[in-house]
Amino acid sequence: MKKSGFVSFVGRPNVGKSTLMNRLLGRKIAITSEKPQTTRNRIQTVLHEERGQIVFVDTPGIHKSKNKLGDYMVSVAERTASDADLVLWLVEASNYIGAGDRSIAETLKKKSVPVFLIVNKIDKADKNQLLGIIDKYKDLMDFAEVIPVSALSGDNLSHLLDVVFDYLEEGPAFYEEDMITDQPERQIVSELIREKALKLLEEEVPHGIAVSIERMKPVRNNRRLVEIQATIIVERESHKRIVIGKKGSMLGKIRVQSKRDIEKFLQKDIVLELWVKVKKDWRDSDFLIKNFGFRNE
Ligand SMILES: Nc1nc2c(ncn2[C@@H]2O[C@H](COP(=O)(O)OP(=O)(O)OP(=O)(O)O)[C@@H](O)[C@H]2O)c(=O)[nH]1
Ligand SMILES: [Mg+2]
Repeated sequence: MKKSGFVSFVGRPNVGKSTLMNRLLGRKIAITSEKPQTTRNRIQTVLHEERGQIVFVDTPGIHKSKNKLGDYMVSVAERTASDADLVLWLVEASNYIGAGDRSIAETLKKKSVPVFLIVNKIDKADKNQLLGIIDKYKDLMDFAEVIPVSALSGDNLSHLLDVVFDYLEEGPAFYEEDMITDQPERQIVSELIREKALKLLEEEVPHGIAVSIERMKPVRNNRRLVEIQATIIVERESHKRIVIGKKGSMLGKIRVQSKRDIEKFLQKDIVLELWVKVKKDWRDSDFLIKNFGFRNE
């Protein structure tokens, strides 16, 4: 009998949850960026192995939210954390334990699910400080395991996976072999565009961005070519000017880099058309948040 189970990633923004999930899966499904609050929704991916099947669940970083979208993100993360068979709580090897960490510990302590403390980014950590930092986290709650890793360099990841499988119980596979994620193709395409906006834009602009795919269709007499029309939604006129850039230079960059990634993901050539639209303060509008696919179930 093979093993199976749900394993969720939780932690503060920017600690590397999505990077780690992609790396363990061996595919890029969740977008990542240097800026905090990149992931906005729960993202499931499925790892199929000889020894069994793991359903990974990536969640938005837990933070002090400043708008309704933020409230939504935090509630998704908190609810998801507790539904799993095993929780990987990611932290960075830094000394600073904040309110975010305390609230994560409070949420997890209420559940009976085993929690691993995953200390990520050890490639850039001071090895002498590592044990002290781990002790501080251990003061917050009891961990089933403590495992230092680097999602970026891959350090200690096969060990992590071995220990995860040790904890999972025997059980049936939840999904067919060809199921890799619950994210629709369109959603991943829109996220890949948002990722480029996050990477290329500064300050508060990228956080107020949403991307909607208006059209995504194979070209009639060329099945290898897909036409995509997408709209980048921003919160202000001034942000629209920044996203477009001088003579369209910024939008051009976003388009070229998005096209490259989308083609790699779809394994097809694409024609990508990008538009920019203002929807004032959409992150505080229940209606618009729902409209952009965030549903509080
Ligand atoms: N040096 C180093 N950087 C890492 C490592 N893992 C992730 N990063 C970087 O950390 C940044 C944040 O990574 P993400 O995977 O987007 O972090 P996240 O926890 O999903 O963030 P949110 O979705 O905002 O909650 C990116 O720039 C990653 O390249 C690591 O092991 N070492
Ligand atoms: Mg993320």
